[in-house]
Amino acid sequence: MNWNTKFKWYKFSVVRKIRNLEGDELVKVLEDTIQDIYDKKLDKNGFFKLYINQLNQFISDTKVKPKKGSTRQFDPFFIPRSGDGRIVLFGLSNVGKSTLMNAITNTDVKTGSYLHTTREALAGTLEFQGVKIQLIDLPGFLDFKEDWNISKQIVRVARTSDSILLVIDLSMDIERQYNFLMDQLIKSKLLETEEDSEIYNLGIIATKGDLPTSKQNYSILESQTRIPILPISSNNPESLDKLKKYIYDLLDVIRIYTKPPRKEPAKIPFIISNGSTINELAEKIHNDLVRHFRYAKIWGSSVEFPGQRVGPDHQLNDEDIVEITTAR
Ligand SMILES: Nc1nc2c(ncn2[C@@H]2O[C@H](COP(=O)(O)OP(=O)(O)OP(=O)(O)O)[C@@H](O)[C@H]2O)c(=O)[nH]1
Ligand SMILES: [Mg+2]
Repeated sequence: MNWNTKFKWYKFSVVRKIRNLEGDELVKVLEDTIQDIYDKKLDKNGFFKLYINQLNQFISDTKVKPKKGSTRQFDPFFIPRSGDGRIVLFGLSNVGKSTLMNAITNTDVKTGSYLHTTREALAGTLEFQGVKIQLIDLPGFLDFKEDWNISKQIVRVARTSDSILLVIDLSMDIERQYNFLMDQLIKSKLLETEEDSEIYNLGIIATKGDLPTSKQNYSILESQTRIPILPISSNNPESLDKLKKYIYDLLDVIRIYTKPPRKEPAKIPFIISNGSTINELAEKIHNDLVRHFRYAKIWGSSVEFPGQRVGPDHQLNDEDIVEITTAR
């Protein structure tokens, strides 16, 4: 592997590691990453020099300095994680983020035809196919301004999410919206280039499909991006059903049912990333399972016949049933 490719993959692996972290946890992983680069002598050809600087900058941005005299401040953008995955709505103000959030989650967020209706981060849960998805509604970027205080917060929340949903208004200038949002992601180091969107699970929802210019604008958007786009209209219930499925697919998870020997499988599945192995499932259940692992038996589409024995590196498929046998 040449240095360029090595560097790219190293950065991808870091993105995957940090994308759900905040605060002290994030700082710790970033510091460990810098140490790892030095330990492996990756910086010796100069490829990693700039990256180390970026990581250091990221660390100082993340460390929140409490103001003199005050203890911990209330943070209107902090939302505890819940459910099986987190997706954030990322778009300009007034594009219909809160409207779509209300339509598909259990929340009732204020919407309005003026700018900046939403002023803090708000969470709602969307349940689909047995998976609980935490959807986060944020204020929109105002008038394509990026130096505005909240932009920083929006990006901070986006960084803690498993997937980012770009919300683009089909009744407004499409090219400008798309380029602005991609620019924000690249500038904030959430993405390196547009091609990274596959690594970061980016999706696009195009809103206000009912308005007159939407068809033409949709074609413009299609020509701008390789990310799959879902057009919706808040007053069309069918498009909202498609939206739920789109969000579920974007999260890219699989449902695994575990079972003890000679017993029925559990009713509630474990939700893990698509592509996970038995070992990654075992880590999620209990460390003892990893330590004393002997073999697993699988029923489902990842094996040739029901009850087939597999090792820890076996890759699971959606709805597999798994029985793990340990050495004791
Ligand atoms: N015609 C039409 N109007 C919509 C649609 N979705 C949202 N709107 C309207 O667009 C306006 C803005 O909607 P919001 O959901 O408040 O927008 P937002 O993106 O949350 O805005 P901020 O909170 O300011 O960032 C409201 O007047 C909505 O009724 C849609 O599909 N079609
Ligand atoms: Mg809103």
